[in-house]
Amino acid sequence: MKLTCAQRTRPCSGFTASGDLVVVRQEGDATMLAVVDVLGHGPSAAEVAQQASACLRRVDLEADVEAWTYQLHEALSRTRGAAVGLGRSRGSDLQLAVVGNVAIASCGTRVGIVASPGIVGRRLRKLRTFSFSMKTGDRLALYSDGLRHVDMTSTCDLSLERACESIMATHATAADDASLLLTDFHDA
Ligand SMILES: [Mn+2]
Repeated sequence: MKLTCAQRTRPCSGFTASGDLVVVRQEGDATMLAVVDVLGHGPSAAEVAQQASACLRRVDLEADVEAWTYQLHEALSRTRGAAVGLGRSRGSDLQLAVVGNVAIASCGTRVGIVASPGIVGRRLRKLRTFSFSMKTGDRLALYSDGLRHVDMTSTCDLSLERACESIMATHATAADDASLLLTDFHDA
């Protein structure tokens, strides 16, 4: 399966730095899809987001979302912590785990998950992971709680970039950092 991504991150009103972060890594047939929402906002949250980015960029893409989450938990252990949504795509398999207020929506295959309670870096007990078999034409959204009441149905027929733009314009609140990662799944 081939993946195409579009992403937007926009800082909370009044700030230029964001505590929200999107990471996409692709190597061979494995892809990491990540949205990190560091607690709070502004420059101090942005600094923690950089630590999260550094961690996610060095973890082994051959590992799974559980391993990635625990490595991030360790890397952020001296910080305020973050809500995190992590996905790993390989072939048609998509594995997902969310800790805290990162949400997921989809067009096509229904991707419903239950977020694990906790804050990555602070407290994390049992992590729940979920697996899905994705099909050509599916679209997945991972987004922080700076976006509210996201409804994908009106944007499923738009191009990936236009959908990303439209969802941000319609659903991002000024009161928090906002980040959105949209992924389209196609035949390889
Ligand atoms: Mn937030």
